Amino acid sequence: MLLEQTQTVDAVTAQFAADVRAGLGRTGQKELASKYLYDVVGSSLFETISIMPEYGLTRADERVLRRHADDLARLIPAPLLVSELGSGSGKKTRWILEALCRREPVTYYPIEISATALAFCERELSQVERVTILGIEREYLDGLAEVTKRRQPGARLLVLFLGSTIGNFDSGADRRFLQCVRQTMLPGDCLLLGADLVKPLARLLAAYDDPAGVTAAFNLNMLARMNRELDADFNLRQFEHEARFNPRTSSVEMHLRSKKSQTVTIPRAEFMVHFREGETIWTESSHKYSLSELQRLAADSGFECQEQWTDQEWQFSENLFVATV
Ligand code: AVI
Repeated sequence: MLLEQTQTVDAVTAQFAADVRAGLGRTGQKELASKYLYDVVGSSLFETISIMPEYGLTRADERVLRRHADDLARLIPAPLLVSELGSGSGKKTRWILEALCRREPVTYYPIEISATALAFCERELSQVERVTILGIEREYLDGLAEVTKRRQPGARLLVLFLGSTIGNFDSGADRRFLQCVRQTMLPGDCLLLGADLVKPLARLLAAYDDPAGVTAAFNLNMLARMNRELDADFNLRQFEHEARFNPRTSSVEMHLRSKKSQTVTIPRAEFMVHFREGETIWTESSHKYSLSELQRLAADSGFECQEQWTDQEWQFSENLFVATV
């Protein structure tokens, strides 16, 4: 069941046009926000990335959740309200909901800006016994504020933020975002945070530049999306995908590199943009954490890091943060 809906299609397109104008009109490094990678085409390409042999992150996330779901249920007392920031396909959440629902019925509030993703998640998770799913079609923090309004006195809130989406925030924005999340919570509430860890360079680069070209297609779809939604005339063959590691920020960056000097018109953004040969648009950063950095992140945003579960095959962590007084 869909509970809340906010922005119209026109408003979303107008915001996209404004962000494209600002990001491509910058002097210096051109950039576009990574959230624009995820239209219907991009989201389905991301689902494919998550099963590519080189991209171990999603499988590791699932493995750790599956292995430790009962431990998590033991650590968090009932009664409980569960919310998830970005439900995705809902696949990973199944293990947690099943473990929690074994002891008592649970209401689950997935928060997503995409109605399609919410519908998908609902289909996937409605088979879990004793779960009630109430989808919220909103930005994360607005959605969370809505969830907390529905909390019964004495109920504890568990917020799930899985899949290392936290790593896609700009440097410093991860901490600021978690501080905002904390402000919607009460002491004793919990946050389960999935975060990818630092690993050897070759492994990282292969994960973000798979030989089958799925990640390249995912990145290039950003240009195709501007063509579809803003009537732009990007020639996708004149750009190429690039993944590089930035050691200063410990992040894999995705860029779109212009193969030649060219000018592109974007009518619905009322904008023309010139690219020098070799110039790039920075489309995403994926930060790779260390376990101690995650403990500091918890402390800096009003939590205590109570538990860290990791995967041995692909360095990945699931972190249980408890809101402090
Ligand atoms: C969604 N997010 C955690 C992915 C990541 O690994 O940073 C997005 C992604 N970009 C390229 N491949 C996957």
